Amino acid sequence: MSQIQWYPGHMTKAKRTIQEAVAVVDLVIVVLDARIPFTSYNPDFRQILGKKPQLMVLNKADMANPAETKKWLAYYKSKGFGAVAMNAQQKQGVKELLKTAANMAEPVLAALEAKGRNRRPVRAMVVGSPNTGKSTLINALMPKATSKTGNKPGVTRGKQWVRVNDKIDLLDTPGILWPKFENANIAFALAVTGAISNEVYSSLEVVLQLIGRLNKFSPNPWETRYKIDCAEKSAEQIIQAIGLARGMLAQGGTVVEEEVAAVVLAEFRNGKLGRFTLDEVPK
Ligand SMILES: Nc1nc2c(ncn2[C@@H]2O[C@H](COP(=O)(O)OP(=O)(O)OP(=O)(O)O)[C@@H](O)[C@H]2O)c(=O)[nH]1
Ligand SMILES: [Mg+2]
Repeated sequence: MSQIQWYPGHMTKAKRTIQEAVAVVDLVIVVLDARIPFTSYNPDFRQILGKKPQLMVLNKADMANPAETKKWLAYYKSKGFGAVAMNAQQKQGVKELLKTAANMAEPVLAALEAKGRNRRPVRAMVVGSPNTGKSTLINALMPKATSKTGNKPGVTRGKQWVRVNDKIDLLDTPGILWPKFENANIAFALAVTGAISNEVYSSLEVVLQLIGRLNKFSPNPWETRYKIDCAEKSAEQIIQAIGLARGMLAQGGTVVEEEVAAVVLAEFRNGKLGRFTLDEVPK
């Protein structure tokens, strides 16, 4: 997994777009995946966004552990960022997001007014890793849906400004990753949540790691959803047991591991395995 080392050309272009737009926006809305509130923050943003106010949106909060989401919100606030939790798909958290964005932009707009200029709508750029829900979030704010969304990374390509209402304009940007992941855990977390295109990794390898990670939680989904007795079973044995339980067998009765992996991955991604936060809040 640590060998996932690539950086597609369209991300280089998107990074440049973001770099150029930083200068003209009042704040940046960073859309994170609430299941990986740290790992889904592109480390390049620290440099690209500089001192621009950042509003961390922990999106897909419906699939994360609510107590952990609270801790992550407190953590980001303690570091001086804006922070809100959201379920963009269900339009939950919209009001708080708009209110927080307005508050964060207020000093800039008030300064304009003090110079005798007219107030203008807040300008915010929406950035994040692929598939974290940036376009869905923008659509959730709009009276009518306009941004194209999709459950695979890389749906948004060009840049597009949209006027949400007379108080705020948003710039949607394509999801970007960074050229070199620091370790295999990062590649795993991005792959399992769908930020990395599934053409570049093996689902089976990702699911074997997922089993290892979720085994640490109690209850774990292998027991609750698939009714597997996990005691002293290795990840490979759990895959075998799920395949047998679900009848994912080839002729001759051998378990089709790739099929099990695809099902488990899909079920994790749509929240059927339960609500899990994979990143731990730093002490
Ligand atoms: N469960 C859940 N799913 C969400 C939420 N927000 C977005 N999604 C889903 O996540 C997938 C990706 O959403 P997009 O809005 O296309 O993501 P994006 O960040 O714009 O992706 P790129 O443009 O590819 O970078 C879609 O299937 C959405 O329906 C959420 O809050 N909860
Ligand atoms: Mg998009």
